[in-house]
Amino acid sequence: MALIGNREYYKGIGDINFEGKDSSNPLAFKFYDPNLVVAGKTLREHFKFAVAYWHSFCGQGTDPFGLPTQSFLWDSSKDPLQAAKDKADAAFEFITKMGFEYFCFHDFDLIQEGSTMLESEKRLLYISDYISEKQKKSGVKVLWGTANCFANPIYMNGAATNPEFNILARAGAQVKLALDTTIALNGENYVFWGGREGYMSLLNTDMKRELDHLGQFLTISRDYARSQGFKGTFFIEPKPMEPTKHQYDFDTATAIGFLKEYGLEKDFKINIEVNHATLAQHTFQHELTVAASSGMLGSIDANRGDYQNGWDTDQFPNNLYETTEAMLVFLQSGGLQGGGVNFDAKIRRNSTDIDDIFHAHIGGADNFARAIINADKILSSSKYLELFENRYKTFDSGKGKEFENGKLNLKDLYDIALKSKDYKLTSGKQEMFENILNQFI
Ligand code: XUL
Ligand code: CO
Repeated sequence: MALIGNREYYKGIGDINFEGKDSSNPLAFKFYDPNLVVAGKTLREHFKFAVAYWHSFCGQGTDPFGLPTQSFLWDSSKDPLQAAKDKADAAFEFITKMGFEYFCFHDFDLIQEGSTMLESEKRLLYISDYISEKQKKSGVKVLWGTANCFANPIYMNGAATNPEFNILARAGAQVKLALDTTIALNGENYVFWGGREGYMSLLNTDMKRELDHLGQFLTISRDYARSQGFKGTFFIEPKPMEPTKHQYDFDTATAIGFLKEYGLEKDFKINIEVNHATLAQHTFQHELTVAASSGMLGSIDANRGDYQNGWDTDQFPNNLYETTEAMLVFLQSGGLQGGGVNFDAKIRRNSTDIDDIFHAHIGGADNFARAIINADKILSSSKYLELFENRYKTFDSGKGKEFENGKLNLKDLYDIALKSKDYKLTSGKQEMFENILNQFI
């Protein structure tokens, strides 16, 4: 580990290495061997693990009932420029000690927002110069950048879907600066999570007009980024609720329908977050499947929810059964298009030791590694695929194939049905499929 800043923030913690499943060292990977080749690629290439700047270096354990529990040494300076540099030093120390290559950020995670847009712009330029230098020395890259158009009270009625034009314009200015920063840091992608894009009550909301505004806003954001040479992919990150009662990007199917309606489907793909999927009453694997079916599986925000409560707990992912099912979709669809696996997750409020954030990321990476190894074995050395495909074999030839090829009309189906006598009840064999999964976990 090259210490890139001036001081060590995570004192006493060295590089996190792969030591194998029998290691008793809690600060080592047991399953995530970045160089292990699975299904033709190394785990490092499959996942492109990223650290979320906001949770790991800004979030301090607050909740709606309590003040911060985690105090960070890098927050001690009163000067916002110095504080931002200290935070960047801590971030790069953490990312490189983890052996990860990527991070994701919101504009004002990197540096405190200024009191005017011009001041914010100056600050962002200042910190992106500093971070850029650190990137050159360390090889750490940006998976995606985004703008925080939801925390400032100015956005209480929405950002791109605000009923007042001047607020929409302000959000536009912020997205422009966030795009400039992402481009300056060679960001590979750009995310739109519509934190305040939704409604609280339809009584005061013109939904059609707001959606048209959002479509137009995304179109001109894309055009601006392309005019500045940005070649990466834009991602929409669906979420059904929280903070608004109803978010416009409710789930993957809704977001894809929206992108197609506004002609954005070529430049945009989907960033799927596990806990957002479950809040929409879907499974993570459902959302991945919907995106992959449209060729729009772009990136993943890895975390998990809580089975008993209904909000976005953003816990680190450790559900091996869920992640293995997800990796079946991931491998069969050829992986992520441009994106990676960003740990959009936070340690618990009462996890207050400096090493807790390491345990959290080690666990998340190990969980994904085990899951992809399992999924690969299921696909390559069990009868899973054969059984799966067998369910559809009546469409592989004969009249079934003709139907798939658009050669049959409804009257043809009627004629075929008249001639059919025996309809046998074919088992879906769900329990057997579940047992195959368990056998490999
Ligand atoms: C909120 C969420 C965001 C986005 C980026 O639930 O997931 O952190 O990932 O704005
Ligand atoms: Co997210």
